[in-house]
Amino acid sequence: MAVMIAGTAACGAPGDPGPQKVEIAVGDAPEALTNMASDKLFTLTLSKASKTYALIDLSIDASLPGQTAYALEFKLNDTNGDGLLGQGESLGCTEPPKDLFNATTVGKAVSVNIAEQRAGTFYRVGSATWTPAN
Ligand SMILES: [Ca+2]
Ligand SMILES: [Ca+2]
Repeated sequence: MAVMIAGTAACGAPGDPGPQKVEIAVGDAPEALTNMASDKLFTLTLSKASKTYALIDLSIDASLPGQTAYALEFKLNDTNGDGLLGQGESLGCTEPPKDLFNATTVGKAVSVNIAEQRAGTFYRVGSATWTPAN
């Protein structure tokens, strides 16, 4: 006989430092990728989150399949002016001062991760795929 389980069990005890997940969406920047450094890459929107994030506690990285992930530079589009990344706000992400992505990256699926620092350690809390169109 099948047993129906009603409700959803809570994951983790109160105070559990385990991953708190967010949902992110990535939108390709209209600017074309070049063989120079510091290209504009994409806009990362925090589409679902249960809290706000201080920029100093965030890390965004991107990697092509099988390749090293590199930390990106990012700038907050702070629509409510509180200095924090909240749900519905976004980060403009750019290449670091090193050419990582260029014309050869166009059309490829790049993994994007967002990580949050807790007690000195960064934990991945969300991920998405960026496929540059130009
Ligand atoms: Ca904000
Ligand atoms: Ca580049």
